[in-house]
Amino acid sequence: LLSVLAPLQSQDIFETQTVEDIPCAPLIGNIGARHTQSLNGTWNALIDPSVFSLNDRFHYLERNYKPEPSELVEANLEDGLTLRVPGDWNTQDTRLVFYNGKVWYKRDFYVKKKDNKRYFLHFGAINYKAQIYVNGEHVASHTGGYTSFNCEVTKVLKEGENLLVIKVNNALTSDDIPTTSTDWMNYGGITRDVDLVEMPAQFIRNYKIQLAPKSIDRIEGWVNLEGMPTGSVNLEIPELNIRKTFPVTDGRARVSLDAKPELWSPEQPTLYTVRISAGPDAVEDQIGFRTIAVEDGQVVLNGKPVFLKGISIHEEAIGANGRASSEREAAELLTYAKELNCNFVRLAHYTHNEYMARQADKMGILVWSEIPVYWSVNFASPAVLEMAKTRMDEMIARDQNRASIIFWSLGNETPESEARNTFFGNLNKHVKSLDDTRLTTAALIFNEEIQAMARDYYFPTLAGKEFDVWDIEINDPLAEIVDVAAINQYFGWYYSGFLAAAANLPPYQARKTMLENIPKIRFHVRNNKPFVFSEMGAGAKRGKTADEEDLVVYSEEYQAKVYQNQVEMVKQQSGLVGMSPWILKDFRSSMRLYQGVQDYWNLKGLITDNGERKKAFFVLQDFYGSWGAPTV
Ligand code: GCB
Repeated sequence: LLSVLAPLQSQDIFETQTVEDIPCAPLIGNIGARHTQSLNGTWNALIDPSVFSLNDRFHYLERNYKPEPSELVEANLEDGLTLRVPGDWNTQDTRLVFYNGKVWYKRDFYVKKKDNKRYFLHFGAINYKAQIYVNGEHVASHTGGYTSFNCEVTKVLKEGENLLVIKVNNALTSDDIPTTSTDWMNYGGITRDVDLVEMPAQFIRNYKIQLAPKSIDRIEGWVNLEGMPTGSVNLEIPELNIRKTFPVTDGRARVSLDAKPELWSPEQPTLYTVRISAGPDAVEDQIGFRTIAVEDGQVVLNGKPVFLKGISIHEEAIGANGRASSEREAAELLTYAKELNCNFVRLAHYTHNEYMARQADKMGILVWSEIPVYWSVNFASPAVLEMAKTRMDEMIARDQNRASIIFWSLGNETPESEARNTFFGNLNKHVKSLDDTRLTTAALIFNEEIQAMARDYYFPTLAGKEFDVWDIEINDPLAEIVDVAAINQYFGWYYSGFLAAAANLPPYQARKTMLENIPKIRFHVRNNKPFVFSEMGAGAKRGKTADEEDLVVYSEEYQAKVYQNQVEMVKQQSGLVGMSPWILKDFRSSMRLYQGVQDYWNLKGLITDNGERKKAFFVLQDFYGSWGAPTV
């Protein structure tokens, strides 16, 4: 085969080198309020699993290419597979269920080009790596599967029909974020909206308009302009009778004004229409104003302590449709959170689509938003740190005006090391330099502390000793770096399993002892740092029932029992400012291999993929409905 491919390569049909990356343009904020033409729909596609890449300059980059009958053709992008955009490819073709590799996408679109306008292609997200070609020209590259990006196409765009081809590759390496191992499906493809954006020759690129930190009567921020180095920016908030002009220097205006807005909160999610105009451009947003801070070991919203009654959510649509990408799907997921009496959601483990935070703004739900620094990334690599910073830049550039977002999360369950601590120190500093109106957090694991707990309490308990409390000290330096520590804990699921195995205990006895003692567990985080339980839970297959006493794992009764005991612990736990159990909905994971039970699904959901509630759903709902910890 190689002897065949070698001459082909020299004939420019295949190539083994990667094409050079072309940077994207800085993000245009608030894409939903701009002049856009949707390119969503049915696209042509071609699965390209070979290690040899089809040459990027080959004929399929041309429109309506018709080969001569005598011409040897080895690839085309039409007359075969089609894929829905937005959408993951995994749920659209059985050949792609577990696929990690390249897929080409292609579509035509029609443009009525106007003079004095600039044109951009905007992508809500493409997982993982994308090379964008317009009318045969390579216009941009992007890496990272969960954030928005855009590229300018003014010069390559033609009046009339245009051709857009995108090479997408969702193969990950140990130098990526995330790496190859994740407990979720590595859904590939153009997973969010695609739009052609028409902008005036000079325009408002992006802006941030928020309350100044800890101030309820001062609005601050900035407006970035494109093609307008000097001049002025107008800001209007009609409901507050505000109409002010700010001078522009070096393409940027600083905003600062006195105001007394009604504060945004879960109880009263007030949003104001904010209108920004400059030169020929104007943009309107719906913005809420609130403050968030840590004071005396508590999370304080608008000056009052709040207990975060949350749930974790993956970006998966209810109803077996893979990735969620629409406003309706965002609303459906968050409606379940509301039904649980939540005031908080953890959007795990990567940045969710823009509709989620916008919907949370409207519904009054506080949000934890994160980037996929998950498990062991290559912390020692400067390039990986740069990649993490870029992910943060993109997430913050898109969502910095959402009142609902209170946490930027730096990472999840990262094993401790010098390199990792330095990495997070740098990343935290970077986030703080971009945004001082929100808190930082990171979800921790604590293996050594579990071993200590087993030695000091669990095994002695099994041997007949009795304790009033089981104390666990969290020593991870990452807890000191961030504003609010977050703890993932699985007493009711994994720990009794591996401790039992380590001590050669029968599973029933090991599990029963752990489960019964959950209410006695007390966490202590150094320096009175507030913390949340960012994960806790157990798996259950909906419909699998058992006698509660039998501790049958994967039964709904067992999952409910874990939640009951966890809730008892939560009630006694000082320093705890909230929780987001794992997880709202069962989700696909190629790591879950228990056939007949899991079948590639993580079953820790409180609801099934189709939205049916399991018993534990009602345990959490009752707790949140009645828990009297300080709320706003
Ligand atoms: C965790 C991970 C999460 C997994 C979960 C589980 O600690 O953070 O991504 O899905 O546990 O179910 O094991």
